Amino acid sequence: MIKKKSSKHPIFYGILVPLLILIVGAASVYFWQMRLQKPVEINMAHHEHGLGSVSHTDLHDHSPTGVSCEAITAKETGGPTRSFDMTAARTTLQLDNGQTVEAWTFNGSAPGPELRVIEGDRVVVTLHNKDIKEGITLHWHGINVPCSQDGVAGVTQDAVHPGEQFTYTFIASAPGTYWYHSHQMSSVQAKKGLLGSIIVEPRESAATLSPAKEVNALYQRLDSSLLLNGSSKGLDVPAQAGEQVRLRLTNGDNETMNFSVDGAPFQIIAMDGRDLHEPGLLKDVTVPVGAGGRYDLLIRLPESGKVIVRNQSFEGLSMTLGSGSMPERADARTMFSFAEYGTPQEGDPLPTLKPDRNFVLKLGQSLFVKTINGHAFHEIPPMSVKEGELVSITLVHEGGGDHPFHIHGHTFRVMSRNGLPLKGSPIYLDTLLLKNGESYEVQLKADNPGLWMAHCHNLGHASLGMTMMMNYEGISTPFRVGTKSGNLPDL
Ligand SMILES: [Cu+2]
Repeated sequence: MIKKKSSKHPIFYGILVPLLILIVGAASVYFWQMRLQKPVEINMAHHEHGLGSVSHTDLHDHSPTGVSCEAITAKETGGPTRSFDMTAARTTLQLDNGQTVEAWTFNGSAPGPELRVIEGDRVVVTLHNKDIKEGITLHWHGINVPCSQDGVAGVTQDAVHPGEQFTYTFIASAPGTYWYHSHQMSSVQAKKGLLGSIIVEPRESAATLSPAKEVNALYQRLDSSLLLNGSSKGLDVPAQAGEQVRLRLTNGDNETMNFSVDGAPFQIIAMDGRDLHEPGLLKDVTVPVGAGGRYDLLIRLPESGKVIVRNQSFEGLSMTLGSGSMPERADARTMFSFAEYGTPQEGDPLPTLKPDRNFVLKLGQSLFVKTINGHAFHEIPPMSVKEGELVSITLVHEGGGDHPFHIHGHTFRVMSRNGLPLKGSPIYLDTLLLKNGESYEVQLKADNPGLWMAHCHNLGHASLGMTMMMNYEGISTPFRVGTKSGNLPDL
């Protein structure tokens, strides 16, 4: 008897019990995450009291003083209209690395078409969904569109289902490099191919821009392949000796990309589409571009030889400019920081203004959830602001990998890094890359009333909870996030 008992014990307590605990633990984490990511029904305009349950009072609360996001549309400016049709469809793509991908495309390609418009244009894009049953949207990353045109499923519209269409209208008010992507199940749909570039050319120089001197380079991950403009191979840019080339880099992947330039000094002339003030020449630096971010480089080709722009993580996707011999590769590089790049703008009044609101957002993680101030997704209280206010947001990186933080509908100014005020050019961004341990203060003018998402643009992190709202007081939405409506913006 004693012998029998002692032989049963070690198996029971040593293997079976831990196994049981592991299974129960994993299952509860799984169900907790599913509840978090797939609430039944949430009104993102005032969700701070809802914890994933249906709130019937919310559903029937049509405050008479409130303005619906749906009613906030593009103003008539008299500018020329540029119209596009975009059809999303399931498409089997044959990549140039031999891989076959079951992609989701716009007009048959991934990335979708490059949309080029001119500053001041009224942009009208009709989105059609052929056969993507989960529904889709179009979000205009970095363009400050009116609330109803922001393309966030469950916040600014319902996802567009097969056979349906939705027309987006906005004014391309600021020139620059932008991109678009679906904001329905964003982490899934961006990787399936539902993204592309939108370039707003400046009105004055639009007629004189020569395409040979400008290169758009959109990086994306399609399924498991990293692509540059839809190709798994590098890019050869034909250019003459001494010629200047503007390179528009967009990181449409989830991970930070490090770029370097060999063969010529270069300038970073714009970040997130916004020009820098007196950007100096750079040499032997590594330029980190966070997910969702855009950097515009100006490269003057040397009198002889090539220039190589390397994507250091994926050297197969490098770009070669010009002709002749290959440049030598720098053996040491410093990491580029915008904190001391360029020069301050004269008569710049903003740094001395006192903000009306101050928020602190701590970006971290607990277990498998990516958190903001310890909470995830709809459990994070929204930042509440009023039109006209100056809003200060302090972002603190507390772990969990790079966090490129994106705020919809606004361009924010970076005031300080790790407590030290910026010394160079004013830096205006829509997506700020935070690395381990960094903190930044950013400020924005609350000048675009609406309901705006603010989230990590590692869309995998957003789907694990690192996504929240910045809501203007008095703005409501008829749309709902959750499994009932099927609107899951950041799943
Ligand atoms: Cu993140």
